[in-house]
Amino acid sequence: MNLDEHYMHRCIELARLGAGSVAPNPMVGSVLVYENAVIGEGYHRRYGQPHAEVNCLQDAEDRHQKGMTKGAAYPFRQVLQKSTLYVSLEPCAHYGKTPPCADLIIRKEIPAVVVGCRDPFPQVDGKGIEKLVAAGVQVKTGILEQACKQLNKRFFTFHLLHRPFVVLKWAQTANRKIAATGDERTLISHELSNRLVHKWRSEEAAIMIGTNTALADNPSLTTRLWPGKNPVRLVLDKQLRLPGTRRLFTDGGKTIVFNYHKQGEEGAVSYHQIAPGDPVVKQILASAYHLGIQSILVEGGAALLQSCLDEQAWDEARIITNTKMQLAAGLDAPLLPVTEILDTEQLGDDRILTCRRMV
Ligand code: AOF
Ligand code: ZN
Repeated sequence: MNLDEHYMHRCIELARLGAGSVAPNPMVGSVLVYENAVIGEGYHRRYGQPHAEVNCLQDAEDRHQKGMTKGAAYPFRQVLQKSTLYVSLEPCAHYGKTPPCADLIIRKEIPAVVVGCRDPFPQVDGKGIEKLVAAGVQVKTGILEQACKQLNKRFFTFHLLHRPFVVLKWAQTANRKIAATGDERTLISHELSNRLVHKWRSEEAAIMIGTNTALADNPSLTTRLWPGKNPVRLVLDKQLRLPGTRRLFTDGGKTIVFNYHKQGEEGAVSYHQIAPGDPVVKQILASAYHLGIQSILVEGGAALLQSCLDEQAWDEARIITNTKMQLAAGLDAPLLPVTEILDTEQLGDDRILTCRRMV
């Protein structure tokens, strides 16, 4: 790892501290380096609040005033004039909830900026870098670019592909069954894995299930086993077979029902009509994009998961396998195509595989 990569790695670490608090904004981290020493650090902490660069420069100024950093003997402005600002995402060029970071960098006379990756947000999209270059700032881009993009995979997918980032999740037995035959709910994964699933739910903007899962399990799809916000619930109920007594409709939380028959709001439940014949998941993703939903966790059942796989409308799959459990008869797990494995983890008897769609 060279020095640029070393500092960018720190930017990514800092950015992650904003996880769960900044969406739908990206997670962004920044460090200020003077004569090979970090003299300031910052990250985007909360949606609507200052960006990483602003917090980093403020931190540098505070530390400078306390005499804590290298260069403290010189005026702060003079130190800035010899510093390099590292940031995991291109500095913004627009007036959003906060003023443009590119303008701030120029005003502070920072001569060099190192950027992890370009910002795909239409109002920025290269304009931040252009602004800096036009003002004579030396800009280096693409340092740890893949890692910086992966950090904000939801934000990038949403703005570049105009659809939410889709995570598939299912639990299966060692012989690849996801449920026993009959209406009974089958518990396959262990308590710890269930808690992990609630963490996963808290990380996505929405969670989606099909009609059969809503009928068989009557789930509430909340994050009650993990601190964090509840995602919006999406249910595919083409023929409106679900009775109004399901928890999804009675607990006051927001639910969107994708169906062939009607459109409109009924209390916390909103109906979105889709066209029979066209690929179902692609239609749902198009609607979700227009609703500003940046990511979806698809929790089943087998039919909906298989539709996502068949339509190639997914990005990541997380499969929990109870390695000690077998079911003689039951519903088969979806068929996963060849994928790129990102991670495997063992939690008790459960093995958790995370993989990515090959594009
Ligand atoms: C940066 N640094 O730390 C972040 C950036 O509404 P606003 O003003 O918060 O702007 C949100 C947009 O700004 C967001 O969509 C993304 O393009 C960029 N986020 N930019 O320079 C940061 N979080
Ligand atoms: Zn900004």
